[in-house]
Amino acid sequence: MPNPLYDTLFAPGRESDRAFLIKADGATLTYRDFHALAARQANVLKSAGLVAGDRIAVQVEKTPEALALYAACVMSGIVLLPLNTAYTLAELDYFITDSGARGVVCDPAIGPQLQKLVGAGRVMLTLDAAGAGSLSHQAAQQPSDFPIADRQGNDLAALLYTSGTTGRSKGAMLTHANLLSNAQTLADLWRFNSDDVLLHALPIFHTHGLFVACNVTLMARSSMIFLPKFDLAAMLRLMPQATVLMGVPTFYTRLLGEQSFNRKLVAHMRLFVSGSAPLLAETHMEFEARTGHRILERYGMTETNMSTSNPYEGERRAGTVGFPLPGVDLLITDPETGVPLKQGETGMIEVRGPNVFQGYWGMPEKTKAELRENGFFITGDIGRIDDDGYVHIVGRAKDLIISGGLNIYPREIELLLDEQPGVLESAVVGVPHPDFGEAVLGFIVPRSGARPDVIAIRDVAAQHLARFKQPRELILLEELPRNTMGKVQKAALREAYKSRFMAG
Ligand code: MCA
Ligand code: AMP
Repeated sequence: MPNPLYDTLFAPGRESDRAFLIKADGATLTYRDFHALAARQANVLKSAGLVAGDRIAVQVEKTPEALALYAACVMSGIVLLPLNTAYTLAELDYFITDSGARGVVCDPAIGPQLQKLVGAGRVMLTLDAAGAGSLSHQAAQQPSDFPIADRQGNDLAALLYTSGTTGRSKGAMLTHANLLSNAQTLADLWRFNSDDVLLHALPIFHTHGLFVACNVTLMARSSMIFLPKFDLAAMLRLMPQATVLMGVPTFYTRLLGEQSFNRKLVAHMRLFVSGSAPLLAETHMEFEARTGHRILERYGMTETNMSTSNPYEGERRAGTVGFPLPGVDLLITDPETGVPLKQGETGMIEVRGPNVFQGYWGMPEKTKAELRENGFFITGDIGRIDDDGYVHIVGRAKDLIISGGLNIYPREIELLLDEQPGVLESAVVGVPHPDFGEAVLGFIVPRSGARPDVIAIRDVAAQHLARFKQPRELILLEELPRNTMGKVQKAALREAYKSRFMAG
């Protein structure tokens, strides 16, 4: 019985004693151990009554057990819905309700509160930062083999929520075929092999850390040094044992901030990959001067997985995201009419290929608006293709802030600010930040005669929004800058406050 992701990524390692995960303390989990762990978890999910096609919402710290849950879902046909550990209970409530998740796995610390919030009728399991909890407890009593669910390429494997310009997050439906095609293409393009050791410091609740990093590793039967999170000291210590790093630009600027990060330390490294946010050309050049390595920048989205990459061999061009991946069509179109533009012209980036998702969960209208009938997905990113075929991302048509590789849609924050006492209206923008690339700034216009309590508003934001979405600063303004049509000029706000967090 077929199961595309299982057959390609997990089955081949079933009997292998090669190292798959190496923890910071050196403890190793072989491919065989990992397979057995996942099979035990799959038995827990099955015994709890979850069946293929059910969604399971997972908000847990990064551990081998948490990654095994991905494999367990693949084995049992359950659709994985991974969630940022920074999300508040209010945010979790939305994702669980919207997806109709029948199962929830969370940290034991929030289990009782979450149970109250989401009500009875859902399977609740826990998993903590040490890999303990009811999931592991029950898994220890289960057999290490599992009848693999029958799945086709177009069956869903994961539901990943991405925020939306209207303030409502949308669940991107990703199939086995979507994930597998990208894993195969990238492992091949980036020359992954069984001698590779990936230094894994990204979170595993997003495409970058979960699918790009882990699937490519599984595809090539490589190993991963699996850190719970980005930890500069641990990374400097472990870098000599690794061959590949994948990171967001903040990883690279933080590494460059360390004098001990030098050629000697990276002598063993084969490849540095960057993505999720724009890598400044100056970071690219400083990195090369310091280490002798040219970072390989690639471009992707939750909805499309990876779409372009700089070449492994050949010029990795700073400030570009390289070429469309094999099998991926990329067009630059007129943002108003959708008509394809000539090479060199700037417009909307549209992408089509086996990597592109199936649509937004329960949102046919939104799907129709962004995914054309001919299969092209309208990314909302503005770009151009230069004479040599390199894709440049020059801006975003969508009102989006990317902070430390995490996406923040201003509308979600503005809706909350607008509801607060004394607030007439608000605007949220991203301004340059030395560590996170962009930081969130909020502007509030008081109602006539009112004096909004900024501290109270910050508290409300803290209750409702994950920390990374909360404005770093809230600024009171008499009015927002507007154009003659009455539209708020966010560009003017960004320009006026562009030095807020930058030194000098
Ligand atoms: C943490 N904080 C942040 C962020 N991360 N604030 C804004 N933006 C962030 N990204 C908050 C913390 O809560 C803390 O709040 C304060 O900032 C300082 O935390 P710090 O210790 O510096 O943070 P950290 O734990 O070191 O994390 C920074 C990080 C991390 C390493 C950049 O955010 C990270 O791993 N980002 C990668 C995200 C990612 O995987 N993106 C891929 C998604 P307080 O003020 O209370 O102290 S995009 C994707 O998957 C697409 C498909 C793609 O193309 O890849
Ligand atoms: P997400 O919705 O979290 O998957 O984030 C996808 C968005 O991140 C894209 O639409 C781009 O705006 C941005 N992005 C990803 N990779 C890059 C990159 N290499 N350069 C610039 N922006 C990027």
